[in-house]
This record gives sequence, structure tokens and C-alpha cells, in this order.
Amino acid sequence: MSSKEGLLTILKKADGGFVSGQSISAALNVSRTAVWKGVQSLKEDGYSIEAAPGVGYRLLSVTEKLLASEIGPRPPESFGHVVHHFDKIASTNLAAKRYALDGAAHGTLIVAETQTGGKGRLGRTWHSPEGGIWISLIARPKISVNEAAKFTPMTTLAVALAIGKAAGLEAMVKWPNDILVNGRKVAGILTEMGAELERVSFLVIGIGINVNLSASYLPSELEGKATTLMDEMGAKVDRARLLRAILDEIDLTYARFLKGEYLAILDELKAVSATLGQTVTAVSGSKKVSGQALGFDELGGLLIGLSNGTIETVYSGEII
Ligand code: BT5
Repeated sequence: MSSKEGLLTILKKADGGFVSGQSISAALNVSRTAVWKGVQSLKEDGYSIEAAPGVGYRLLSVTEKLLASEIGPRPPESFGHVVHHFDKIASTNLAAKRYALDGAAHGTLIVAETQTGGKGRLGRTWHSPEGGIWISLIARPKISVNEAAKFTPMTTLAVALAIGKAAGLEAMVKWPNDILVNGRKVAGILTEMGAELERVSFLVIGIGINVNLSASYLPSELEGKATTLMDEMGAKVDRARLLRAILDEIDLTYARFLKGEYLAILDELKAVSATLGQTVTAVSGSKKVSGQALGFDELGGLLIGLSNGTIETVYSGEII
């Protein structure tokens, strides 16, 4: 733990009370000047700290930013145990791919307060104003290329469950990668990969969630289609808490995947699916398939029952 992290831990433990500079410097084994410098640095990160001469320091409020100090510490190997934070970046998925190619560890998290070139699937734009959660995770599972498709359904389930737990809203999954609240899109997942021949060398799992922003900040063409957690709750959501809940759910889901429980995960996904049981039209490239959404196959493909009694499986695309 760095002395800055140590300082923050001490201030947080004091629960809004004053801690003397002397006791902090003794506990961290650093000079009083180093303590003062640490306080200035925390203030630059957005922490509000009162300094009372002769009394000490106290934490008035934590930063609004999704900094490592608010996300962790997390156990080694877990998602989010390494954090790269950016105030502004083109795309966290793009950055994550660069980190992964440079050898970044499994579990590395890239987080941005805002994205200027956020990406959806197939070259689409993902609007990412301030107030959302825009993150990418690097995963290094030992899997074959065709198994990579399993990570989108696993992540949608984890994110939907975390939104339920941390925000108390019922989140549903619209196949294949949308999270809906009250029928409107609140989040999307973009899974990308780097591979060598048949083996995956890394996955980048991008997650975008509209949290503390009003849907009116999104382009007008999304009116009626997109929503935000703040709009649905009528109040702001603790973003750091929600992000920790997401990382916890993804850790659990990933551990289950490694134990061979993928089919059980897909079963759970059925319970929060906004698609199954509906009459749907799935568009995949130039192909259109209409019928009854019946279930998922073992990779997460959507089984559609056609009017002629046959079943077709659609692996990518969307429901219109
Ligand atoms: C997605 O694509 O839904 C995947 C979105 C992934 C975004 C994250 S943010 C962090 C990470 N870094 C990135 O660069 N990307 C990931 P798709 O299913 O293709 O949906 C894209 C469509 O959703 C757009 O064409 C719009 O219609 C709509 N859309 C764009 N921004 C939105 C927003 N903020 N909220 C709701 N809908 C949006």
C-alpha cells in the first residue's frame, strides 16, 4: 500500500473525525510534510479534506471519480485488481486492447469518466457523457475462439444482477447484449478478442451503463429507446458501489464458468431475459428470422421457432 493509500484508509477509518498529522505520520512512518503532500494529492483526486491547524485532518467527502481508491482493494486475480483510470479517453475497449497486447494481467480494468469515441457493435457509436460507467475488462481464459461468444451472455447476466442489487431496479436482458430497465436500454456490452490461431489470447469486455445522467443528454434519436438509472430511480446512484457490485458479480460468474457451470449460468439468464417467450424478428447481417424466441443454445445463440415447425439458431445480430 502506498502512503497515499494508507493516508486515505486512515482518514476513512476515522469516519469523518479528525486525525492528527502526527499520528498519521507515525502510523505510515513518513514525515509530516509527506502527509501534507498526500492530502494535497487526494484533494486533486477530488476528495474533500479539511485541515485544521493544531488538530489534524478529516475527510469530508470522497471523490466522485471511479478511481482505484474507490474501487479496491480487490483480491489478486479478481476483476478490477489493477485499475487504469482516465478522465477522458477515446474508447476504453481500444485502450484495453493496447494494454492486453502489452501483456496486461487478467482482471485489469480500464475506466473512463467520459469517452469521445465510445464503440458499439459493428462500428456503431456509443454515447458516453459524464456520469455513466464506461469500463473495459481484460480476461485471459484458456479457451478456444468459438467459446469467446460465451462471455457476452455471462456479462449481461452479471450486470443485470448487479443493477438489481446495487440500485434496486429490475434489469432485463434483451438478447444478445442489451440491458433494459422498464423496456428501455440502460446498458450495452461489447466483447472483443485477440487470438492466436485457435486459442483466445485475451478478451476485452466493454460495459457501458447510463447511470448519473439524464437521458436528455443523449442524442434525440435515442429518445424513448434509452434510459438511465438516475431517470428510473429519480435519484443519483452511488457509481462506485454499483461498479464494485458489477465486479463482484463478474468474479462470481467467471469462477462458475471455470468450474464448468456455464449451462447453469445460461439457465439463470433465462429468468431475466426480456426476449424469451416473445415473438421476435432477429436480424443477423442480411438475414432476417421471425418466430418465437424459445431458448438459448450452449453458446448463447438464440433458438427461434419458425411457423413451419423448424428451429433456427441465430448467433449474432439483434432483435428488432
Ligand atoms: C452496444 O452496442 O450496446 C455495446 C456498447 C458498449 C459500450 C461500452 S462503454 C465502455 C466500452 N468502451 C467502448 O468503446 N465500448 C464499450 P450495440 O448493441 O451495437 O448498440 C449500439 C446502439 O445503442 C447505438 O447505435 C445507439 O442506437 C444506441 N446507443 C448509443 N449510445 C447509447 C447510450 N448511451 N445508451 C443507450 N443506447 C445507446
